[in-house]
Amino acid sequence: MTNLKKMTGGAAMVEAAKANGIDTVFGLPGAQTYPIFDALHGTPEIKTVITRHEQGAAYMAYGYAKATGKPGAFSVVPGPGVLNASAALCTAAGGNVPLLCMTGQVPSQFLGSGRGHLHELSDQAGTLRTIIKYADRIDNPVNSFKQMNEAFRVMLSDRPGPVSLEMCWDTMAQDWEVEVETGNTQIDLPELDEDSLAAAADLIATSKNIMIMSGGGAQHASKEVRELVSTLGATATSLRSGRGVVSEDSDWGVSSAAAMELWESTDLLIGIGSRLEMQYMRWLSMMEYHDKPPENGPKLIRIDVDPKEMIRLKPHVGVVADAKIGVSALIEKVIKRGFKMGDLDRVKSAKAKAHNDIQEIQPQLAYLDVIREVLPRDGFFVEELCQAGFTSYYGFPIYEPRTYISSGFQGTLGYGFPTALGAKVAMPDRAVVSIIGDGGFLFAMSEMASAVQHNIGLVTIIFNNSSFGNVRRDQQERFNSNFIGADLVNPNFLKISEAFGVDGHSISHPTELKPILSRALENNRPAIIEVKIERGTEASPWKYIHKTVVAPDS
Ligand SMILES: Cc1ncc(C[n+]2csc(CCOP(=O)(O)OP(=O)(O)O)c2C)c(N)n1
Repeated sequence: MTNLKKMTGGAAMVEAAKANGIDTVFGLPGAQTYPIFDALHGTPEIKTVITRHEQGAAYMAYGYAKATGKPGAFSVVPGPGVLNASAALCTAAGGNVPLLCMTGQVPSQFLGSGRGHLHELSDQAGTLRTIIKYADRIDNPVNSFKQMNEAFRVMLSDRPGPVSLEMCWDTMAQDWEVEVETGNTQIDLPELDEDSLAAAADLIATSKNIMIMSGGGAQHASKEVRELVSTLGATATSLRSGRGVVSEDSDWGVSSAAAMELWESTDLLIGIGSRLEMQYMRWLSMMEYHDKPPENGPKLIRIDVDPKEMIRLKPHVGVVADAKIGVSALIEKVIKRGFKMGDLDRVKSAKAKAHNDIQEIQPQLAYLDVIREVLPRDGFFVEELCQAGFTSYYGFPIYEPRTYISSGFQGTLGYGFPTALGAKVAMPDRAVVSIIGDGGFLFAMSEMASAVQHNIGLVTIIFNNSSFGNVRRDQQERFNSNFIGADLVNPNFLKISEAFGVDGHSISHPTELKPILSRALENNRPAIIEVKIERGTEASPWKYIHKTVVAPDS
């Protein structure tokens, strides 16, 4: 028997999202979406966090999803609201992050008319489909649960990603007899292919120095990857999205800088849920497309849920599988087949050398060392496109899954502060530190108001070098110091903190950071720590990310 319940279209969207486990919605209301917010008002099980700009809502949902591994949700008005959120959507799409966007539309009679109704886009869902995994409109709210469940199935199946559901203004406001259902339970994953697993085990059996590269697609498989690593004695590394899958203070876990040391003597690379950008774009060439199995380097095994990945970068052996399932099965196979244990001394000396070498990246490393000392092992660290952020790729050890949050390959300047706010909303009892440049911070600075309004105890460290420092150094090195659009005149960050009601601090030496950061984390209130740095004085972090000194800007 169907369970019918009378409610508005907006309430149907909220109820169906709740049935799918959504417990927090970030958003900014407007005329078309009033019924969604009215429903949220009457739904205490869902926490509603209001932001000052749609980018803030979408980034916070992104941070929520990155920190928890669960879908993040946000609601914004259509048209400009959705487009304001689009940088977060493309960042989430790039990083396979499950996000739900709930939005509105023009009144149904106006659909496709081009009349110019409030917030009209000629084809909003079509526009979104070029960016995200799935976008649809609920025309008959009676079916809201069915359509929401389908959106969640698509969002979480295979390679996860963002989805959007919209509803017309009039439809969302009217009452309907809605068919209430339980949330989606179906997640589609590829079937394991025994032959490819056997071929992978064969390759492993004949290899000695194995490197395992984890990407974002391995975050939920940390237990299995750690087991594979310690079974084989394989070096385990990652660049950004896969950090923490294997702890960098475990025997075989190494930073990407130490992995670079080990690369030449590696005879087999196993990529798990990773595009392998580090090895084949950054370490070889950012400009060259590698679509054949690599000829001169190590042999390549890829374990990836997306069969298209096996075409984009062809491995010697491709295992199309979810990381958890694929790695578990591989462990069984290699134990039966036999393997050569890796050499721990080789890994230890690469770690020591890399640690020693990177000390030259100052002052960033000195600040990062203090943050690592103060931040608990399970605390979250949200990087940014700034000198300290790039240095953190290899100069800030990560120990636990999901605790290093990045914007992945999109390199989305300005995402960091609002993303970190979302992570803190999701994990209020764990420490969250956002590091960001002065340039990046001003992208979403208005969300300081949201931090205060919702008492989000995030600590943000702004590295103020009075410039888009990375651009500035590129212009210095590659364009004969023809500086344009690089130097910045900044507001006074202490006064801004005070004006917003945020605890503000300003320091200019790493030794000043420890007591201030410790206290700020203890207070669990919104806090800003400005780090003053003289323009143009930071060491370039790039040579430990690329194998060359000069590098693209992200
Ligand atoms: C959305 C977006 N716009 C522009 C860029 C290009 N970009 C990369 S780093 C950077 C400068 C960052 O300046 P800041 O945040 O102050 O950090 P700094 O490099 O000075 O440490 C710019 C403009 C980008 N990556 N993303």
